[in-house]
This record gives sequence, structure tokens and C-alpha cells, in this order.
Amino acid sequence: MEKLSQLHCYINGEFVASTHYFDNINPVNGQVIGQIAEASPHQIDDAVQSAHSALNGEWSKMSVNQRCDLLHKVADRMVERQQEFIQAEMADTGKSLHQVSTIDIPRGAANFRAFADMARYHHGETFLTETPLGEKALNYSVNKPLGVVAVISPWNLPLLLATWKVAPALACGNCVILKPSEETSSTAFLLAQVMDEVGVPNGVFNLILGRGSQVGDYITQHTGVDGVTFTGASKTGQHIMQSVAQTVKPISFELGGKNSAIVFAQADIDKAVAGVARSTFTNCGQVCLCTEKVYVHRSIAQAFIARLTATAQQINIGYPEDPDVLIGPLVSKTHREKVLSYYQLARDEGAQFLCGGGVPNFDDERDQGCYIEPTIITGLSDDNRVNQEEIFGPICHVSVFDDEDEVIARVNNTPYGLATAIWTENLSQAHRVAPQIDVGLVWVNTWFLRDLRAPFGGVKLSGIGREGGKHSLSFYSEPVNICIKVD
Ligand code: 6OD
Repeated sequence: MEKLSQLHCYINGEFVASTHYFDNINPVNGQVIGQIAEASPHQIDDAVQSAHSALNGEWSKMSVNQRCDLLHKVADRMVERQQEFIQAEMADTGKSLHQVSTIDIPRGAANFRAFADMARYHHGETFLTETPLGEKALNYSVNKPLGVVAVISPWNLPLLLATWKVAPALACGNCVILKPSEETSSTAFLLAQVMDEVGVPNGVFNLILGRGSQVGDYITQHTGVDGVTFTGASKTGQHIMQSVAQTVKPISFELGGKNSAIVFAQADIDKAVAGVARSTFTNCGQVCLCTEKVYVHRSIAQAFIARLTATAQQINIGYPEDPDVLIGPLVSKTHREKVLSYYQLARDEGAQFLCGGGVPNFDDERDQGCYIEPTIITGLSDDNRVNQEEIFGPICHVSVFDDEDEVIARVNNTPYGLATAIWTENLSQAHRVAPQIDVGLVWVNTWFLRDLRAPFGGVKLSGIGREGGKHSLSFYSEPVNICIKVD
């Protein structure tokens, strides 16, 4: 088996060496833990070519049930190799054992199982047609795969978000070119090994490694790529959108967020404090769904803010493998610079720091890593850049509101539209407010509680299209209408 110290591309059923490699850095201590291949244009051509051959080969001859049984084998093998996935994800991202073993890795296998099961029942439509001229016809649709799908996945939930796209794409009969983020390629490499081990036919799943700036455009502009699905920053989404325009490819984008939590006077304050702490600090704030703005009703503001601050101050930051540690470092030094620049901007703009605001000091190797303090600020206007731009770190800004209409307008005052969490025990209030928020996802008295059948995605700068359940199956399929005249 290939070792994780050198990650190669996987093309047409083979792990292939590249001429260029770059360093894989552990964000815990800044040390180099391996080398990652940079695919050449020639290798990308090979991957696309082999995916096209596979589309017309054994893969297309398999029944939906055979295909979906094979995807269950992928899930089973991922579970058997779960410890390797956990170690690889922790080493690439620095995220805590607690998080990797409860969220990231179990969801990898769950994505394959869920979409394999849903695809078995993905059916077409039928219409009996009668025209005004008295003609009759039977119209029905057949779902065909989109073709060769490029999956471009991010570094924050590497395995979870790669498999969230690879699984439904394969379940619908497509062939895939997976390009994971250059920051976090290891679990994608393990996934390629699993595909190989369980006998996914050559060319059906290809792994292209490399830096987005070097290989991204070549993949998305490739005339042999039939669709592009991407999760990541809104700016990158804008760039991909331009790059696919020439070949008019279908796209599915899940992009950034500037998400709010609303804590009403009717909230259960214990649940709200724990929930907002979780939605702000999970994965060191590096989830597109994380809360960055908290609106709390004036009547409970003082108590809520004091308790949220105390909770943030007690968060255990440290080595990812320590079971008591909740959050590890940010993913990279570059990303930490970005987040720290917002801490500085907040300071310059006159924000009051209730906790955090800097970099923790460990007096050991972790000082060479990418750690940052969980931070809560207040005192800035809604229009301030800190409250308008996605930071993607462990920080939230808290402000006070007085009434429902006011808070709805303030929450909607953002170019993003991904997720909002509402905290209230008054169900009528929840039902009334939830649909008025301009987002794709509203959680009430919870956050990031997932049903893989539900529509998932955002509006405005937060994305295009929906994934999950029939929405994913629909993106990864081309319905063909067949119209038969009945005499
Ligand atoms: O849970 C999911 O399916 C999902 N797409 C999560 C996205 C998180 C973004 O950072």
C-alpha cells in the first residue's frame, strides 16, 4: 500500500508518480509531514480520458443495485480503516480527535451509504399527454449520468465534504475527478486506496492532487469535464463560474457564509449558551455554517453575554489527540494571518474584546503551529466590515436587539445567505421568524443537525443549487424526455 508520507494522484486505477511535489505541513507545530504531488496537465488529460472510457465501459453496464452495493463496500472499508482516516485528518487539519471521530470520519461512510440507498429509488417522471388537436402520447423520462464530474473540495471538512459530492455522483453512474484542497489531501488519498481495494472499475474514480492555483483552471476548463461541483470560498466560486462559462458546464456551489444566531427573550438560556458556543467554535470556527454574528434580546443580554464569554474562556485548546481538547489550531499560517487581520481590524474599529483576541502561548512546539484564541467581541455596527465579511475563525460579534422585525432585518443585512440558528422556546415565534430569514438553512434550538435527505445550500453569495437527497441526485443526473406518440 502507498504510504501517506508521499501522496500520489490516482488515475485509471493506478497510483502515479508526479515530477513535482510540495510540502504537507502539520498545523499543530508547522512541521513537514509529507509530500503531495502536483498533477501535470498531461496527468489531468489522462484522468479525464480514463473517466470517459470508464463511462462507456463496465461501469455503465452495472445495474443501479450493483453500483450501489459497491458503494456500500466503499463505506464498509472506510469503517474498517477508520483509525487511519482519523489519524490522517488530524495530521492534515489539526482538528480534535473528538471532532474527527464524531463528525468528519463517520460522515464519510454515511455519505456513501445514504446516497447508495437513495439512488436505488431515483425515478423518472411519466405523463399521459393529450394535445388540443387530439393527439395522444406517453412522455417519460430516463435519468442518465451527467458524465465526468469534477469535485473540488475544501480543507475545512475534507473527507466529509469530498464524499458528500463523490458519493451521489458515483451513485448516479458518473465518473469522478476529485481535486481536494492542497492543505488536506491525505484522506482523499486514503479514499482512492479504498476505491482500489473494493474494486471500483478503473477510471471511475480519479484523484488529482495539486495546488488550486496550478491545476484548478485546467480541470474546470477541460472540455472533457461535464460538470463541476465545488464547496469553498465565494471568491473561488466566482472564479470557477467564469472559468466554466466558455464550455457552459452545470455547476453546484456551496460557498461562504456570514451566519447569525438569534437568541430571543424566550430562549432556554442554558441551551442557547451551549448552542451558540458550539456554533461559533466548532472546528475552530472553520465551518461555513459557523455563527459569526450573535443577536441577543436586550432583556437577557447581560446574563447571556457573561455566560457565553465564560464558556469560551473555558474551551480547552491543545493537541488534537488529547481527548479533552475541543479545538486545535487553524489549518495554516496563511489562514491564521487572515483571521488575525480581522481581530486587528476589530480592534482598530473600536470593538470591545470580551475574551481572546490573540494567539495562545504554550512554550513548546505548538508555538510554531497555527493556534489562535477563541474570541468574542462587541460594539461594532452591523455595517462594519468585521460584521459583513466571512472571517472563518473562532470569533463572534455580539449585539443587542429589541424586537423581532428589527432583528430579522439586521440578520438579512449581509451579502451571504447560508445558515441561521434561532434560539427560542416559543414555537410560534420560531415558525414566524424562520422563513423570513434570507438563507438556505435555519436551525431552531440546534445547529448543524443533519439529515442527508434534506436540501442543503445557500442563497446570495453563499451558493448556487441545493445538495442532499433528491437535490444531489438531480444535479448529478441528466433527465432525458422520451415522447412516444400513441395512435
Ligand atoms: O453537512 C453537510 O452536508 C455539509 N455540506 C456541510 C458543509 C459545511 C461547510 O463548511
